[in-house]
Amino acid sequence: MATLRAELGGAASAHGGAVVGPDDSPDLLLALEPSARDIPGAGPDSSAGGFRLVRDDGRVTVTASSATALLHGWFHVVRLGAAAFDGPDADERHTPALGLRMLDHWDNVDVHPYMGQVERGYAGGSIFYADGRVREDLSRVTTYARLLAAVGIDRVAINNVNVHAREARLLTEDLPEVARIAAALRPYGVRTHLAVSFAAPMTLGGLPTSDPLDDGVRAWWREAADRVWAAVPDFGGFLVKADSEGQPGPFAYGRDHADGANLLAEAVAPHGGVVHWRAFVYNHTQDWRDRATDRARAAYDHFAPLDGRFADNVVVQVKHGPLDFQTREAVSPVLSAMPRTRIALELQVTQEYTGQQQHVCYLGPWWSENLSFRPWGHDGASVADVVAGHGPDAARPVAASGGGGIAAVSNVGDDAFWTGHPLAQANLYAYGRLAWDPTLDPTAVLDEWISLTFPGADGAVAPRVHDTLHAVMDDSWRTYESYTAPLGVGFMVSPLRAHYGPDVDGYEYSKWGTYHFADRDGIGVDRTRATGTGFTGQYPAPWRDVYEDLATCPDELLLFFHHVPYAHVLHSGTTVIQHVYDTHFAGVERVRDTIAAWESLSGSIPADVDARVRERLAEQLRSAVEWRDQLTTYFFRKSGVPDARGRTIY
Ligand code: GCW
Repeated sequence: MATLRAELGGAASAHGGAVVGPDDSPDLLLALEPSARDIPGAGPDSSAGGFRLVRDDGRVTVTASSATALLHGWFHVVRLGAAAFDGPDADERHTPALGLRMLDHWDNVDVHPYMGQVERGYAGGSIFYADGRVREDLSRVTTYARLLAAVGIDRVAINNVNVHAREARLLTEDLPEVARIAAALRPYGVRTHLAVSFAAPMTLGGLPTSDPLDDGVRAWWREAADRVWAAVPDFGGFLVKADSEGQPGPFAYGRDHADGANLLAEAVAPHGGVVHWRAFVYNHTQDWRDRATDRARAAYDHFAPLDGRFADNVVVQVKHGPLDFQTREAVSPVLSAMPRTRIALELQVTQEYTGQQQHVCYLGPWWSENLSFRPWGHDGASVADVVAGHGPDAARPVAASGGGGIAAVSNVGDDAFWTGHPLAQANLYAYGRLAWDPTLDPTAVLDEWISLTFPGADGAVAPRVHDTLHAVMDDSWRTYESYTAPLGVGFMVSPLRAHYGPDVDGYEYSKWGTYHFADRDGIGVDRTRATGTGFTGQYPAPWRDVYEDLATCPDELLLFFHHVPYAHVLHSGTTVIQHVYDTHFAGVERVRDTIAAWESLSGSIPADVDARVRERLAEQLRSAVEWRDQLTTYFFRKSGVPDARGRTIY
């Protein structure tokens, strides 16, 4: 196509778009038709943002009924490039599977003494705040909104769920500043949400209580919500971490999480707002001697009994795993335990436990595994179906309000490359694309990202660059898994270095409930009903039995569900101890291969990107060697079993 004539048509023309006359035939017509109700999920009052694309003899017309939806259609065409026009005639409807697609920023206004400015942030400071206040220049926030719109994300929570004193005031005296952030996000259809503290009626309002059933507290929240929507008319809602890791919550008043969430839901309902209420609730002051308490059980034990009690505008936001964003863990049983509740899946794009944006770790395959997991077995709904509002039977929607969608912790900061590691941008991209369509193949999504990010002079990615980036990234999550905590046991990360690098016993005698129980004979957490904590019983059939039985429990989750001797033979045919040795040695070799592959691209990658990636790869290798040597040495010393292949262990 030599030249592209693109026009805005339909109602958009009334707002300054070019008027397309009857004889004109632009190559691309973007038509805003508020009456186009026949496009599922495309209504202007819906956040869904679907669009229709018609290709007729090489000309493309995108129609949507809201500006945001039209924008999604436009970015779809941009993503396809020439292919959008070259294909056969078509009439397609593109509807996001999930209505709520959100990113949560764990950004503080101030720099926190232990956590820095962005909690678990690995890409510099916040794009929203600097010098203890909202940034004067928010142009980067608008660029960020464009980036999000391009991948289909349309909601952002702009502050940390651990709401400290300074950040709590975003809800009150800083509202004009929040309104500025919202204005910077709005041009790209991204709506603003705030994380709020459950104790705000006391800490900000001077009330004697935050009891959710107290009339004064209810009135305080209603007025707070009224003020927020007066300042930001398209505000999205509140996000709450309550009774979790020291955050205040309803337990202090003998109330439960439905009472707490419904209090806020009532306040935001008149404005069409949503409350995202996190299910990450567990005892973080556990005695390590107490073998009966199992942190993995906690979210289900607290929330499953509350199913049916949450207001329609409450979304219970559930971390994908029952523990905490590990490289590998089981899928949270809460996701299948609350059919009468709007459930959102929470992922972590920021790489707290997956290499902290020092290591290459493309997370698309891991998220895809979680989204496609079928809690009720082959014929039942998937996790993606559940968060789209479906029950055990995928064909039957149960939540009239359409499910809770998806949320994830952002990996973006004020770093020049946005994400610290330039290749970590692929995770942000993949998150958005999987939120739009959870059935996408993560490798195909990566392929899109590679093509869009590394275009050659003619606009197309060079085959060598394309193939090499796939070699570097496709299996990088499994590579990371191979040299870190084995077989789903989790953690083994350094508490002193903020979860970066190995420390096998770092959390073993701590209060955090994340133990591996390694001794001279074996390792793993017995979560069976027969002899362990009973966690397997939180799953419906068939998984409650698949996980319970050593004969059927998948290798990669073995130590998550069972305590076994080192000589236990895996389905793969190797013993647990030999698996630890083999995977750790192989993992380091794979990192060396990754480095060689990347270096082969010398000269084909922009110099600044190349330099940053090389610096990170060197650190990844150093760290992988450290993981390998500490893990193999630890388990050799515990077990006394030598490596069958005689490699160096210290
Ligand atoms: O994984 C843990 C993190 C905390 C975080 C918490 C949570 C915001 O280490 O930094 O706090 O999860 O998800 O609330």
